[in-house]
Amino acid sequence: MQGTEDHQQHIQSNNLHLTGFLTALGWTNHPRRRQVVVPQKIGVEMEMDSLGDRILNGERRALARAITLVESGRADHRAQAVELLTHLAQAGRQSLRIGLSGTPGVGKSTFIESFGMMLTAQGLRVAVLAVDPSSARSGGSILGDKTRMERLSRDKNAFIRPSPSQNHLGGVARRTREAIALCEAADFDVVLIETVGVGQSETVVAELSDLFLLLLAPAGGDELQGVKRGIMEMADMILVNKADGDLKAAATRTCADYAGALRLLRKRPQDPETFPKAMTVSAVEEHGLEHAWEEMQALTKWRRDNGHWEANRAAQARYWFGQEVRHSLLARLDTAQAKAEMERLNTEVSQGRLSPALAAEQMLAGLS
Ligand SMILES: Nc1nc2c(ncn2[C@@H]2O[C@H](COP(=O)(O)OP(=O)(O)O)[C@@H](O)[C@H]2O)c(=O)[nH]1
Ligand SMILES: [Mg+2]
Repeated sequence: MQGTEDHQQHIQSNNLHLTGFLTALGWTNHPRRRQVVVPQKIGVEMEMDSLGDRILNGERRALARAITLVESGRADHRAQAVELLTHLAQAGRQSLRIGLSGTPGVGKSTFIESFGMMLTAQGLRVAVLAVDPSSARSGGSILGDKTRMERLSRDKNAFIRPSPSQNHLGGVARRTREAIALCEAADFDVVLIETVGVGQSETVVAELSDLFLLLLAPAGGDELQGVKRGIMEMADMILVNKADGDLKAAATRTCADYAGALRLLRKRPQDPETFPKAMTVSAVEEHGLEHAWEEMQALTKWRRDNGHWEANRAAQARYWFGQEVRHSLLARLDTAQAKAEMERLNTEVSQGRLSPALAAEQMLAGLS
């Protein structure tokens, strides 16, 4: 019951910090540590309940098990996962979800470790998840190089989870959304979601987070590193990393360039005057991290005070609802029965006995 002890200690030693943090972010009546009444049930349901209780107690082992459950492709596991998530949602806990993107080598892992260590030193509990489109192809993972987060992975107030290997980005992202919900139920204050910047994955991570950070490296020349406009438009903050040693001057220049580029973008309703903004950090020398955190908190507070936080989460819920519907519809096409029917209608269509539109209508009618 190591996790429970850790968590109790965390509560005792860090209550003040947490209260301050949550108040600063505008959380009022935060349902943290609310007693959750668990009805007695039998069999599998009881097992789920005890897993649920252990998660609510902040046990990292139970959290890891639950994430494995939501990542499973088995139908019975899916049913258990849905039940567990429904049960845990009643606790109503929220964390600050921070999405972080950037090309390989820019320093995401190093940043997450330094930033995560800074947060845990303040008494916060930090979870790290990954959405990794490359793992969808290769089975590899950006957090596979966990050695890079050696310090953070030893921290009892941190939880690190590599990217699940699924066969497509959408699948990874849907499960990551559920993993975030599990981390929140396990009372993590901040959930960091890392992704490699390769196009579509940023969009997905932005749909999973309250704040979206873009990590960039100092540019050698005068180019804006080919960051796509669409990605820039999603960023709440641009962090130019490696602002240390020989790279410091280049980082400062790059940061000024991006600050200028951000000012040219259309103003977004969810931003106060000074956002989105660019700043320099050094993940290795741990410079600028506190400042970046202050800015993140300021932005979060403003958004909460002005209704944008809730509106964003509501919009995300609608987005994922749509995704779930699309995914489920496609899954219905994937059964043996549906494939056989497709095959039959294909023959009809190719022999001109049915128009494609009529065949599609018949196919869909048969699905419901
Ligand atoms: N000089 C300097 N190097 C850094 C900094 N952050 C990361 N690096 C180095 O950049 C390389 C890639 O870092 P990593 O965190 O693995 O990048 P990722 O692929 O984005 O996760 C490593 O060799 C790091 O040591 C930094 O703040 N300053
Ligand atoms: Mg990395």
